[in-house]
Amino acid sequence: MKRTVNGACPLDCPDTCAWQIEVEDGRAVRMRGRKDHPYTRGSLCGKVNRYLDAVYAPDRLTVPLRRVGAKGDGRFQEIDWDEAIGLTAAALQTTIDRHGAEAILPYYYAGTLGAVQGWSLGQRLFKHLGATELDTTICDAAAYAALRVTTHRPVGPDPEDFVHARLILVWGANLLSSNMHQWHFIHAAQQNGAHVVAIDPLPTDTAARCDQHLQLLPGTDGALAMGLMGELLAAGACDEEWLAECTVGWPELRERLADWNTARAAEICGLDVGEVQGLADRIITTRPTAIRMGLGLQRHGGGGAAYRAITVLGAVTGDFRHVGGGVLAETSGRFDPVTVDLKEPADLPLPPARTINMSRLAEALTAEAQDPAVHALVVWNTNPGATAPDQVRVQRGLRRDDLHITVLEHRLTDTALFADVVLPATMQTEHLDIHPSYGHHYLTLNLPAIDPVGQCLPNTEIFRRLATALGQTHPRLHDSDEELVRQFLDTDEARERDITFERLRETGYAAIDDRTGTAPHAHGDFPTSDGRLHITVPALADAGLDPIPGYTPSFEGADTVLAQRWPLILISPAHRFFLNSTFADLPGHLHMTGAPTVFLSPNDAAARGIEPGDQVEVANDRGAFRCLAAIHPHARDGVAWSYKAYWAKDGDGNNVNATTPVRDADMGGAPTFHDNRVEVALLRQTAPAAGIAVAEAVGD
Ligand SMILES: Nc1nc2c(c(=O)[nH]1)N[C@H]1C(S)=C(S)[C@@H](COP(=O)(O)OP(=O)(O)OC[C@H]3O[C@@H](n4cnc5c(=O)[nH]c(N)nc54)[C@H](O)[C@@H]3O)O[C@H]1N2
Ligand SMILES: Nc1nc2c(c(=O)[nH]1)N[C@H]1C(S)=C(S)[C@@H](COP(=O)(O)OP(=O)(O)OC[C@H]3O[C@@H](n4cnc5c(=O)[nH]c(N)nc54)[C@H](O)[C@@H]3O)O[C@H]1N2
Ligand SMILES: [Mo]
Repeated sequence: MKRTVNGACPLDCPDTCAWQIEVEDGRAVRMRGRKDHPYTRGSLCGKVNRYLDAVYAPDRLTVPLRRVGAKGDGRFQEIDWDEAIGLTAAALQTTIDRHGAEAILPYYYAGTLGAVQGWSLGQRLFKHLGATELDTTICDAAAYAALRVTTHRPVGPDPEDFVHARLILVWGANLLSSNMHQWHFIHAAQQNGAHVVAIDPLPTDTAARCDQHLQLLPGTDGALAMGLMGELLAAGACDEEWLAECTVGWPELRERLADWNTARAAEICGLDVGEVQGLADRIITTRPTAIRMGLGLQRHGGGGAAYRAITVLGAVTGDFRHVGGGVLAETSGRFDPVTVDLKEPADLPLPPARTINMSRLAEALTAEAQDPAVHALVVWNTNPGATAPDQVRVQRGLRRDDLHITVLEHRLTDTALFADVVLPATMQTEHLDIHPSYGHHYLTLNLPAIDPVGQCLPNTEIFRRLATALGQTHPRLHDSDEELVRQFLDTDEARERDITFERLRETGYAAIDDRTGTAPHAHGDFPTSDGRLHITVPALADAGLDPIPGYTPSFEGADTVLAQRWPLILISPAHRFFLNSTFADLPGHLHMTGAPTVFLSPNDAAARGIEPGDQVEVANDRGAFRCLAAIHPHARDGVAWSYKAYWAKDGDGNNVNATTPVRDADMGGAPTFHDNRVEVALLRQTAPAAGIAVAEAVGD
């Protein structure tokens, strides 16, 4: 029997594609994008096209496991579900009895963006128990904190309206890799004559398709935004009328901008002043200008300040007046009024508890001073063994004998390797979920297409069973998946738009608003209390931050003393064919990515006697990893890169995160992955005939 089932790509990516799965005799045989979807328009990316390989992969976890060897040895024994749930419940109860509930750390992130499998019953259970709260900072916390004080939630122009822009700045985002469907709208504008500019320290494939590339020094974006605004002021090109109507705190910034111009910005950014002036002139004369800010630029010490400054640049020009003008980072703020946060239902008692910043996991698991120390760790939808900073310390923590670890997973990841109990979870083909998006304005329902593979269970069912084993009977801990979907849509806004479970079951997806083709902020209407965009924020002074937008230098990137020991700034961005560490164990994906590689400029390679294909070690005071070297003709001297989230256990036990710091950015407690100084040393030269496959830089 053959049928087609509507679903959603679950991955942590702005595009949240609507997909359809063809099922034949109970097996998913084909997957394709929905052609009628206005944003994703029928195409799936190179990695998700192969999602079914991951579903049916021979290394998929299909039975619960318990550890039999030493931690991290990778020796496990198959057990049944009752024993697996019993072991975890017993470890949690013992931890509560001996050390208190705060000695439990639930650790989760966005392995799925689904509201049901990602952000519901697990959080409810651990909050209800009084376990430590997790501050989920690992990805966009600096951006979020900056936008919280500026517009309260991430909003901005509709991403589809970028077609109307005449000048587009792609700022700190490699869209062709990490938000590929947005490129369609930018390319359409480009074909209509729009000028498209990439602002990125790396020669990405996206930058190669832009009309201009400002290859600035990492972590200097705040200075660039300030310099551009200084020129706007000098040219009398600030939209004083819009600023007066729709913002607060412009006069304070205007005064500061007298000190900023393109010459000052160019010097800080390591750019040619003519190039920066050229951009300033274009911004002064081109309406609408649209800015798409990525997250790469906020993984630096001054990332929050940079995000504020760039957002304010879009206000100073008055571009929010125009359809397709203004600044867009994420669309997630649009979903808040339409949907319900499932993590904290009003009728579930949630005792107060301490909070641990997930980006500081290395410290949380190893520091002496924790009170109480973490003695039980439950991990789902994330793989910190590969993706958290300061990996050497993370691994030391995961190896602790007095730490019980349960991991809910699809595969035996760098984290599951250290688990005491591994619980096999269903994939998107096998469970119900509903998906907002951080890159467009559609809600997507995912229907299960096939029965669970092996004995896999949905995260939600695992947490229901765990609650039962712990004697927790509150009904909000036992809601069914369908009840959770209905709770998610239980808002007046959703009802007004007839966005219901029944309708989504028919249509698959639904637009959450009708903003496409409008200028949503032509008269303010930001989600702030007064509807205005906040330029100067006096309350920031209480947190030791500058109330007026400005430039905050990075930590390691801008440290000239540190640069003498660790001369290269190492950026570790998203790879086109992985999604963080997801897929990074699959042969088909690894075939496309090649082995872990560090990319160097020709001068930096020559100075170290490094040729393409050589084996090298990338190191700093925190740790080291080994990989191949590649040379990119357009890499900037002093700036290297190596893609994030290759599996450490498939390499020499470490990946790029052996070098990245546990150090909070200026805002939001965010990590600073790209603010990382290293040295690269030659280990072994490739014999000319060895023919090692070197990963392609950022090719198509
Ligand atoms: N294919 C694929 N897609 C993904 C992901 C993936 O792993 N693979 N990851 C997903 C996730 S979790 C996220 S958060 C997003 C991330 O996607 P992006 O927002 O694109 O973030 P990054 O890949 O960290 O960096 C983007 C770009 O920022 C540049 N950059 C680094 N430092 C600076 C700087 O100081 N200034 C400027 N101007 N640019 C800088 C990098 O060189 C890179 O080209 O993508 C999502 N989509
Ligand atoms: N060096 C460096 N490190 C980085 C970054 C960087 O730029 N540079 N970027 C950071 C960013 S932006 C992010 S968002 C983080 C992301 O890092 P992680 O949150 O660790 O993301 P993934 O590596 O994709 O791991 C997600 C895991 O969830 C599992 N999973 C998916 N769906 C389900 C499910 O339904 N149930 C269960 N039980 N498991 C599921 C997948 O199998 C996968 O192993 O990495 C960060 N790490
Ligand atoms: Mo992320």
